[in-house]
Amino acid sequence: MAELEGLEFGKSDFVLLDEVTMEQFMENLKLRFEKGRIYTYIGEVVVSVNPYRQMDIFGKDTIDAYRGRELYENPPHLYAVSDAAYKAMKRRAKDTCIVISGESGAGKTEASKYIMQYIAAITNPSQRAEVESVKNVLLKSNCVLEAFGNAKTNRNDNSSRFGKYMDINFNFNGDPTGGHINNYLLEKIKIISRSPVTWNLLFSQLLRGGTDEMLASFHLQNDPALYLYTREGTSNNDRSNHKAVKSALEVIGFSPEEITSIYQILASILHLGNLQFESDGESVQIPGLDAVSHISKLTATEPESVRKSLLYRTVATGGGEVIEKGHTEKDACFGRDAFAKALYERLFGWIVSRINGIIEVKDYNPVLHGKNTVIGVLDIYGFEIFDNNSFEQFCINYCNEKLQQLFIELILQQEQDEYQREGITWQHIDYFNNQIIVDLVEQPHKGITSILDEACLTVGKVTDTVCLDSMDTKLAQHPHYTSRKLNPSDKTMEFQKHFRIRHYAGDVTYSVEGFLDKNKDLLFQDFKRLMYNSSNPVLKEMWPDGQLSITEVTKRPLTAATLFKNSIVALVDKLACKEPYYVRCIKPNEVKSPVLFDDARCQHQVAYLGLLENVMVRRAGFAYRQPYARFLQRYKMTCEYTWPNHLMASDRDAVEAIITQHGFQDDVAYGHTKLFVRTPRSLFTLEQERAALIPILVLFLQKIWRGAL
Ligand code: AD9
Ligand code: MG
Repeated sequence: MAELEGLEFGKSDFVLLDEVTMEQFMENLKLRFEKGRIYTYIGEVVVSVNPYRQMDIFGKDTIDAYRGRELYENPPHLYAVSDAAYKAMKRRAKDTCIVISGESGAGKTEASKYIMQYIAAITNPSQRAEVESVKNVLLKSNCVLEAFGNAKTNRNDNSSRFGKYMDINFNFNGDPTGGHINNYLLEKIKIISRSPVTWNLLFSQLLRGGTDEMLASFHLQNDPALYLYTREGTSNNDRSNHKAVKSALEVIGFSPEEITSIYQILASILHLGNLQFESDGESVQIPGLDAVSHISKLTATEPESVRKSLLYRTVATGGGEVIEKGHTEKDACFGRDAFAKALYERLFGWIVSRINGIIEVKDYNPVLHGKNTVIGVLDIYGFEIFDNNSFEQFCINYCNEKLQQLFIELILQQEQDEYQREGITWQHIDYFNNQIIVDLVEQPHKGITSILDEACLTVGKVTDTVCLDSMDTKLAQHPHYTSRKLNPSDKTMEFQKHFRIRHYAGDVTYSVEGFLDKNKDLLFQDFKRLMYNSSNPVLKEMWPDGQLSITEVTKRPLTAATLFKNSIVALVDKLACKEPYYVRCIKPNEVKSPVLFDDARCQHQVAYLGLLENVMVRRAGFAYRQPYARFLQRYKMTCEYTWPNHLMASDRDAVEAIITQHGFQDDVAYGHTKLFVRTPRSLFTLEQERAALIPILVLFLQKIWRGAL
């Protein structure tokens, strides 16, 4: 491999380590971080360490240096894998995906943005207006989605609270023609509870950045201290960020009415946050009706309908009778909070689907335009451990288990399976397979999700603690599950409350409190109907299920955990059928320092990400493989025995002739159907030779055509 950086920067590919040990791996990683080399390869996998400072390696010059080049021609960079994914897509018409993983704050979202910018920069050289517009929308959508879906946590100031998978579609020219965004579990709970996540700054941006006229029409004042949801989370950039989001919405193509509706919904959520109830022991009331009147105006609904849906609930009795039941104060608070969260969630979902409507590929005719290929970019919330971990962390960490499982399957398992299938001599490399933890969560009947669902669907008073008991009974023997009851000596857990999962990335203690409510994700039908009856068409569109009457509503809706599980399973299926490229992000320290390399924390991440095993498989293995016929087709011109045709017994023999003529015998192995090449250098040499020969051949052929020869 070309050493392009000088030895003082360490090894640019971990495969080149003298010995594959944790010590050497860490030494190299640390040296490179300290020398400002944040990227290092393991073959085609990029290991990235968050620099926590602006680096001068993302400019136009760098983009130009990587454009169209092979991985090993330049120092490691995100741009090189982006280019590799792009080339595979363009040259071989392969759907590819770039999967970015790592824990919270490791740099995934930043990486995904650089990847998108790179792809945007290298495509559409002829500057066709319609392609430029698609690229613009794709880039701007990031700004909007981040504004709505990110929040400050104590692990990351700009933490993604939703997962984003973006497919970019390309035409036969390799130019983007559209895209599609899938979003996963917006952590809506965080608008109403501050810790450990401070909700995003969108609300304070509205208060600080909205015009006086806008705020007056929303009955809001420009003081975040006045509102429950903005009391703690503000930023100095609120004003400029508000402008940026508004202008991004305009560029994407949201109409002025839609943009106003978006802000009206945010304003109603702020009013809902401040809405209080009082009870005289008999009935519950809303003191003063200002908030109700503001919400009704902002949502284009009747004030009396707003008041009723906050105070009453329509229920169907066993006999089919429909009655209105007054809320207790507790139920009313629960309903209000659930409504605020649901408004936010539906708004986010609607924005995503609206963007999708704008960027979806229209009028693509595969017969006329060739195969429509795709590059997918996955940026999802990273594995996280807080002091208090709840249902959201459980879902997020399960998702990370699934992605780790996919990595294991694609990078560690399939690779080794192929060597075996092809009859290549191979010393098996062991790795920790986290399938056992995936099963702990998702297995039918016995898995935690099933136990939760069962508890949610049981009629009667099933509490979180009863559910924990049931988990303890069913999972007592599971090596990755424990709880205080199963392990009484562990005083770090509370008897009634906690269970612990030994995740691939570390132990996480979850508090079961609130699990059932969050899993049921109950929103009274009255609120849905209220919104469906809004005379604002945007709101109405967000609540189609509001048209159902209480007797039509399904009694057993899918739970939040099951919906999430299904969406992640679908995501993994989507990724598995594409050619994957990996970016493995590492967080160098817990204090966001650009100079501190916390050895223990980094080593822990290297270990659980399976990077050492990745190096071993890669090193003992082969960087490239090609079926004999394909290899021969491409390189036969570089060997006198194979050009223009060979007379040997098989393609394999002909390939061997090429390899021998170039002296690469020690760098290859011959499988049953494919040639395996250990280092990229051999292929690089062949490529160069081929490139030099092509003009000569073209001249030669032209002469033949002209009859000169
Ligand atoms: V989470 O799972 O969404 O909580 P991420 O996405 O892994 O997390 P993010 O990309 O948001 O982390 O990075 C965290 C912070 O690190 C950023 O806000 C930047 O301040 C910093 N960072 C990350 N990557 C870079 C980079 N390439 N250059 C400069 C960076 N700063
Ligand atoms: Mg992120």
